[in-house]
Amino acid sequence: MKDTSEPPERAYLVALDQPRARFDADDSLDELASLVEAAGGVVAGRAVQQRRAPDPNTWVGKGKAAEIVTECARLGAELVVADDELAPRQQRGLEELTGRRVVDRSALILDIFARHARTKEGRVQVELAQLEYQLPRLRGIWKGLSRLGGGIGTRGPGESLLETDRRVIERRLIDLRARLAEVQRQRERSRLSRSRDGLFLAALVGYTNVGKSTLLNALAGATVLVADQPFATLDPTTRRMALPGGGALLVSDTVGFINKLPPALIAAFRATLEELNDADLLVHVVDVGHPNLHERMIVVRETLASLDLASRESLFVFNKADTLRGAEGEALREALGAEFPGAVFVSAQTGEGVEMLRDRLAAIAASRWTKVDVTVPYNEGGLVQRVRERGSLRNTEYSEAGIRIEADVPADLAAELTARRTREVSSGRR
Ligand SMILES: Nc1nc2c(ncn2[C@@H]2O[C@H](COP(=O)(O)OP(=O)(O)O)[C@@H](O)[C@H]2O)c(=O)[nH]1
Ligand SMILES: [Mg+2]
Repeated sequence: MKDTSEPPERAYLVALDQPRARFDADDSLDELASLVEAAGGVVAGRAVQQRRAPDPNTWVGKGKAAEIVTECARLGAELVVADDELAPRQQRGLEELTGRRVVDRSALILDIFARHARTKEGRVQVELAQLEYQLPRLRGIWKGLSRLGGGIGTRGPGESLLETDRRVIERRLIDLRARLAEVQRQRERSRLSRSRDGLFLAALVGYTNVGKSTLLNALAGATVLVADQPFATLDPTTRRMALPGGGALLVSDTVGFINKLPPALIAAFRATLEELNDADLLVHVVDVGHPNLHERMIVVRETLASLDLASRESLFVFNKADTLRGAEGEALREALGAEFPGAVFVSAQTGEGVEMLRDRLAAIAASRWTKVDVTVPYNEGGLVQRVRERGSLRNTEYSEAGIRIEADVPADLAAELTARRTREVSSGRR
């Protein structure tokens, strides 16, 4: 969409209501409306067409297209937004029928990503996704023109211009892929140095706008951008969360998921999302107040599965518990508690339950740690500090034999502690 300095574009939203659709068409249009607003547009009106399948050439039927034209004229809408990713020829067909620019859900999501990309890696990924999305559409126009024009005079310049565009895009794609690979190599290095730290990593995942960034801020005192709009945060952020008994774990926040996430985007963001591969635990954050919470949970589960993360250990966190009010809210809380045993209810905004979530994360991390009870020489006193930083120190005892450390620590630190202990004394005690 256009720049915010220009008057906002007025959009007319259209969804198909197809059998076996995951979301109710109206709910999906609500979501599309929030996407249009996040892209700086204004919703002028909306329509749903019930269809068994989309028209291969025009997506909606001819009758519906005529109705869209009338409504757009009445409401002053210059733009039609389709709630699905359209095939290039469907987009072209619908543009011809309505005489208006047609934008599909994927282009809209890509547009929002483009607005929010901040880091070098984010920008490269978004541009890559946009070009991947545009390339077949460009080719589509080109084929269309040569079919329509076909003759002398029309084919030459049009074709060569588009051919040049296509070649420019292809060259740019190669360049972007190379740059992305370089940025990712750099990140791989910092990732390795972090994993050397051996800290437990919990990754917040979930649908967009459920409060992941707010929760990271609440858990780790971070200052990640929070906004009531989809895809405010794109770049992965990892923060250290101090634990009550000493020690710390890492919590990370990254891009959220949404229904019908464009395939080009998933492909381009695969590397960012692969950060999730490093996670010891996926914290699936759910907006408990959302009417489609179950459908959204399925979208998240399927997206995780497409990233080969379906079997990763996860913890359900029902956020925005402050919105659960009255008997109805209580009933929902109970039903969800029964459906997802072990789930934690929190409000990242009011802080309700955040302490409990922190304890739960600490307990899960500690269950992965190794129990140690070793006595180390006094000149290895720095180890106590390392245990405090990275694990959970249960007890220390200072005697002439050395410093006795009872703690739960990550495996590598356990190995180090065992290697440095004063063997004679510790074995003598047993
Ligand atoms: N009522 C309520 N709103 C919340 C809560 N947590 C986050 N929000 C709001 O939900 C919106 C999205 O939050 P954000 O953290 O950006 O979500 P993200 O897209 O998942 O990172 C913002 O307007 C937040 O203020 C909560 O516990 N209760
Ligand atoms: Mg966020």
